Amino acid sequence: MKILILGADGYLGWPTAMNLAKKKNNVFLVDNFIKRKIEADNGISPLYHQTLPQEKIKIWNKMFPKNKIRFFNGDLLNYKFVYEILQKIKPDAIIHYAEQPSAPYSMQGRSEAIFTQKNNVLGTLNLIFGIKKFCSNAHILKLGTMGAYGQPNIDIEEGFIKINHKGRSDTLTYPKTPGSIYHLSKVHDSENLLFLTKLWKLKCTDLNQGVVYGLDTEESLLSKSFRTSFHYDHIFGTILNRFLTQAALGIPLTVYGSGNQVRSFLNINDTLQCINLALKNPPRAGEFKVRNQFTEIFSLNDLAEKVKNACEKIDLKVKIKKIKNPRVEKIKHYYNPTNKSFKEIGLKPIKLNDKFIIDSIHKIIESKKLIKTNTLNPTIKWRS
Ligand code: USQ
Repeated sequence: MKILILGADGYLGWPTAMNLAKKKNNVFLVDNFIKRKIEADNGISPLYHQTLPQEKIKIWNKMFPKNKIRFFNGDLLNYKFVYEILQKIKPDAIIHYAEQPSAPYSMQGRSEAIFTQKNNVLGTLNLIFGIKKFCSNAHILKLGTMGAYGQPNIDIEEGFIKINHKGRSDTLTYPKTPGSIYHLSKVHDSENLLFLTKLWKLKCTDLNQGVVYGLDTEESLLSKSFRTSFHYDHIFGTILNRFLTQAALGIPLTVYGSGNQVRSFLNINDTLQCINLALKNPPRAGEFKVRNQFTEIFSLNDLAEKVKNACEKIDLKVKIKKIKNPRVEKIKHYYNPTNKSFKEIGLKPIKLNDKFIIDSIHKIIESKKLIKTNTLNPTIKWRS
């Protein structure tokens, strides 16, 4: 397949590119380096130095001359660039990661909130118009988020729910209760995609992904230049990646608030598995298919305990510290989302286990000197 990956310089984009290129797809990448700019502006950086995509590709293309990757530097907010790329490549599938992915960043202030929604919502709109014009048969795989649903007091379905109301019934979009300006941006772009997919008979899969964790994929281990953009800071670092880093440093794991919040999780290698499965099972023209992309569910307290217990096996003493929640979240809630659509098409989950936790911590310890400890403390507050 000819596959276009948007947002290819990020934590998931580059690993996806390598994985799909290795499987003999014709892979084209796009990025505008906005995440690198946000990192520089906020004094944060991923654990490992990130080689530029142009350089990574030179190395990759030498290693795998039959599975070459190409890169284009550009911004989805520039519709002429989007149109040019789509017209030139005419991809069979488009994997869309090119969104500002941090909830804390989006809650920092007015300009960060506006940027997040402008980038995520309008960039996606340019993309949809371009797809309609130049490659209306392409399968769009847009990364959504489990956080779009929030934590309702009923089971979470996949995108839609049958509602009986005053004697009548209909299948409607599942109600959304997102908890940040970032999560709201994902709701808005999903609504735009749903509307235009049906109207113009496009093919779209919305992947509502949980919290991703992990350092490596099979291909990221092939060269130091291919290492993932693993973040541990308070802006881009997701909870388990932060806990692993805190454990490696021997400092307490920061649980925000009561720790009774429950979230869905998956290993970065399962992101790749899900992308492959979704690619192989495209929707029909006019169908907006929603798949909940996660493998396991943990409360934050359970997650912290899991890390602490694994550390005991290697005589690493780790403390758990409940700190005042910088976010506004439900303290105690029901949480029962389904991921049956991925199970039906063959998802084999990688479960979080002690070996993974211990191996990850050992790896982080090797690069301990690179960690900017001053970027761990959460300073962005939802109600500041
Ligand atoms: N949390 C802690 N301690 C920390 C960091 C976070 O207790 O040190 C808590 C947060 O309060 C929250 C939960 O852990 O309750 C998850 O936070 P997170 O920062 O790991 O993830 P989140 O902000 O929800 O966003 C991340 C990704 C986002 C993706 C989302 C999936 O950054 O791109 O969409 O996970 S989901 O959470 O399902 O919405």
